[in-house]
Amino acid sequence: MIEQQITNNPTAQITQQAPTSHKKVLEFVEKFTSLCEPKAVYWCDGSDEEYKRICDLLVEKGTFTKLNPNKRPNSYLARSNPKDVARVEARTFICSKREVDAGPTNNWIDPEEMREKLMGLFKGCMHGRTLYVIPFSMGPLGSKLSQIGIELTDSPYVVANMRIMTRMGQKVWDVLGEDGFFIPCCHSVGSPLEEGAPDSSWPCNPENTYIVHFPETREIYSFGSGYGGNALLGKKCLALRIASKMACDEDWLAEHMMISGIESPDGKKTYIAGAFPSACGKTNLAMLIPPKEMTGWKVSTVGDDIAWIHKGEDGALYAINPESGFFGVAPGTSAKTNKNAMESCRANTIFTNVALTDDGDVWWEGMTDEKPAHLIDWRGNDWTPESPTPAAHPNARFTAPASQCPTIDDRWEDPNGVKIEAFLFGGRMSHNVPLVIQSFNWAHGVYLASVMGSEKTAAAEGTAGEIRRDPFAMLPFCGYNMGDYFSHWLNIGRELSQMPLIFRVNWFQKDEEGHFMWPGFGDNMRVLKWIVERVRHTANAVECPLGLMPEYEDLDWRGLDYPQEKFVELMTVDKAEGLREFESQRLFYRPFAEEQRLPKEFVHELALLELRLERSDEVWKPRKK
Ligand code: SAT
Ligand code: MN
Repeated sequence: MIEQQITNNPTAQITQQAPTSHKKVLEFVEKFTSLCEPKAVYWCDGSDEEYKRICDLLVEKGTFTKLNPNKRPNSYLARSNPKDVARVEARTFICSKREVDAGPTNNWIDPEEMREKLMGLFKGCMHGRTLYVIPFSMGPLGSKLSQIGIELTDSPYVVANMRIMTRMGQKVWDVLGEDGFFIPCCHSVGSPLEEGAPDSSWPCNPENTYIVHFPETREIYSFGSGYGGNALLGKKCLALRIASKMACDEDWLAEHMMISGIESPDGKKTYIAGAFPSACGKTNLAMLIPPKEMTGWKVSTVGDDIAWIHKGEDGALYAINPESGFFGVAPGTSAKTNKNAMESCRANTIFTNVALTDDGDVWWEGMTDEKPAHLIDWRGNDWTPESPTPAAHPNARFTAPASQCPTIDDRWEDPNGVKIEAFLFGGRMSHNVPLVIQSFNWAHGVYLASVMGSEKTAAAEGTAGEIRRDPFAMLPFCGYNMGDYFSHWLNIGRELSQMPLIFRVNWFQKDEEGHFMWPGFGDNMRVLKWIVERVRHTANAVECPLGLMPEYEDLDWRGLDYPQEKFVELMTVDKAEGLREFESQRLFYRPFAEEQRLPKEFVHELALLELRLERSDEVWKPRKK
């Protein structure tokens, strides 16, 4: 047992057991050991053997339930505290020196004030617990596009998840050397365990949660939550919030994007990257299975959530997936909606907050048409189909190795990345946003991405139909002023000699009865094919007031009986609605304009949009042949 191997002198363990002589690392670990006062320090080596011991420890603590090895080999179920089930945006802070550098879309607190607050919170917060030192690489080990982080945590659940989500362990020390750069990440569940007191199977401190970023000094502190992006600090905290700021300073891009390869029947492959807010099917798109009638077309998966994108010497953009696992939403995932995701979590997976079947496997809403007669729900209670509450929490997750995805791209770990030739931006809009439009040019594309958003659902966030703007799907993840982020995207475009094309897509339009008009899922391949053909200059497009779009004949309809009238409806642009949307975009830009951070290009794009709409028909439709 890991906890028994450790002696009772944490400070001595730091130097005696340290697998590195990197001075800053040792100082960092020493500083937090004396602040947090853990009973022991453990340096993770990332081995299989260590993973097994950590999982055994979690089973012993009651955090993990081992699943039936015949059904789900080497897999575990964790149930969290019901108060600790998702990221908490209201408790997420960007502590730049100046408030204006966090911008109007982030929570800001003065860094000095926050440091004092954190010192108070972390003081003695690991009593009775082990401090684990997790060295991890975001991106392939040793790639010049990768970054190294070191997470200190008192949660063995975090250690087990980081082992899947990142390249973790001994090899990171070799890459880091004596003085390599790393991003310090401090995490505590914020629940000290005093002598003799009973532990909880999911310790946390929901009343006192802080997810804190110091973008200028590249530091991350997280207190009080053990769940997902709050605790696995390599993901949203490092790979997006801190990395977005680094990318702005160093001339690259850190984006909330899936990456996939689209192969045509002639064997040619085109890589695309796509940003979608949550609940828009980003993972499904990354793992899409084309309709069988579209013979020879294939999709391969590079990443499902994050893309780090750099300029190559050839003036094109190259992307890596900094992660090595999927932290996917379980509910709604099935052999029908995403067979590849189901295959990815067939073994070696950690499930969190899903339901347990009587034969020791997992279940969640949407996994099968028929509900099992009896389950243990995510709270640990008996459940039957008559139960009024869901069996799995809506934000239940699987943590699965990306290498287990049947469609994983053969270059997914290429240290130089894959060349991105198109960007997709999508939201969830029931009306007035066409199935697909291509931007006129780079600046117009950046503008389209800046105003993207999803409709609010009545239950969750207030007035149904209202748009929650989520620029680039980065609203909760941009570690600096969003206005500066827009300018950064515009600047990157100026320096490229091979420009990716930019598209806005919307799979979610509804008819008068509220039914989805577009089948989505695998049929999105029809749109992807047109996009790839636009990249290769082999497909036609027509101009509408919003951008360029395909006509009916430009999409491949093999295997789908989709009437032309319905397609025309999907692509219609209503002038009055367009002008209303234009006004709403102007309002959305106002806070950036007030801070003098709204790019001049956007003022120009809005003016052009207004002009195009004013000169357009009342109802613009692609021509019907
Ligand atoms: O919990 S995560 O931040 O990793 C996933 C999400 O909420 O987007
Ligand atoms: Mn995400």
